[in-house]
Amino acid sequence: MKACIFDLDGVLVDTAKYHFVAWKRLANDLGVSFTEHDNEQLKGLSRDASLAYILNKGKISASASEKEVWKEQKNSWYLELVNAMPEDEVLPNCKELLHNLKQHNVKIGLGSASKNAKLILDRVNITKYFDAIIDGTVTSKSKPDPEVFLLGAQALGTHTNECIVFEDALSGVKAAKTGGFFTVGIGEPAVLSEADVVLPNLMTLNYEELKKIFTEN
Ligand code: B16
Ligand code: MG
Repeated sequence: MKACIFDLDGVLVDTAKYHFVAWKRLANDLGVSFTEHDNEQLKGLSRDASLAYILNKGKISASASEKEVWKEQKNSWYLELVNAMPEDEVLPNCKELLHNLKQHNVKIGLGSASKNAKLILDRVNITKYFDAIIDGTVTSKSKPDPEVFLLGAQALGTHTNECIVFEDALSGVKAAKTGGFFTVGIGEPAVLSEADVVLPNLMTLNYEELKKIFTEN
């Protein structure tokens, strides 16, 4: 176990609730209903793919410029919420785990679809732990394509089989498994059944515990 690559939204910070509020506001403005179930489908997807899901649900066809305006609008509502987010919204044991992995010379990467990833890492003051940041500004393919995690492993100088990926989204778990990574799902076992191990959150984890999980599974 030489490296760990973390998804951001839903693994390190609970920003999924802000994506939900902002997408729901946009969807409702467009006359489309938007439920928690819909939000679950959008987890890990890019902004483009998320808007496409909503337009498809509402059977709305739109021009490229209309789509740009709607994505901008959603993002500005989302950023209003993120900018008001207190630093302690980082999820429990996240900082402790990152610190502990660093002490054991485990390389740490971010593998997120978000174009806002750097801003969010800064907001909760965890940027300093990351040796590589691969986010929506550098990827060209959306999860479940493994690109984001493969670029992460490459940037960290590790092979995929020495690297653990942490993911809360089904699309992200699929991406990590397709890339050949040992995958820890964060969330519900019923939703993330393709992961090697599923935990409810990061709370029980430290370097020793992770090494045990990695070698025993
Ligand atoms: P943005 P992750 C993903 O982040 C979110 O799960 C997903 O809901 C969002 O649509 C996507 O980022 C794009 O985010 O609009 O901020 O660029 O889970 O891959 O860290
Ligand atoms: Mg996520």
